Amino acid sequence: MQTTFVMVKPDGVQRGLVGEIINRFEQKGLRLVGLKQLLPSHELASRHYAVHSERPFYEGLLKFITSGPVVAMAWRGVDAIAVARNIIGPTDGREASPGTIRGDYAMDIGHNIIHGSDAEETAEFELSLWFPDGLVEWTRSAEDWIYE
Ligand code: IDP
Ligand code: MG
Repeated sequence: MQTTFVMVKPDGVQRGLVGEIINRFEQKGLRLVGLKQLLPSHELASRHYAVHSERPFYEGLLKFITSGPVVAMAWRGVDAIAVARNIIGPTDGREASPGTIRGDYAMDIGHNIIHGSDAEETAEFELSLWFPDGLVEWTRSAEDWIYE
């Protein structure tokens, strides 16, 4: 089992896609173990995207992420990090395949609706950053049917 950090960005919230996005992860079979809406501070956003601090789009990215509320989520399942990235699709919405969230809803590389952790260490770092009080431990009874 892995746990991954997923965030609906301000454009996804403003466009009314929160329910649709949760639905996709839930129906796939992942288990929701953390969920909250918040207006990210500049400090939180800059720590989250610190890896991109030297990139030319960094300041614009921070401005975008702090421009309105986001919905932070933690999803758990077998290979959850890669499974979530596949549901999300590649960074550039115009290149993302239909069927992925970005492929279905995004037309830009910056305004691309959603974030998902890209590796185990990143997931661990991002989950501790956005959910410092921990996650919700529960068992989803449907997992007896989701996994063999
Ligand atoms: P990812 O979200 O698919 O992992 P990253 O390369 O980690 O993509 O970039 C983080 C975020 O920074 C992207 O989701 C996107 O919002 C933004 N971003 C990445 N590249 C560009 C760019 O060239 N112009 C503007 N924004 C960008
Ligand atoms: Mg990334």
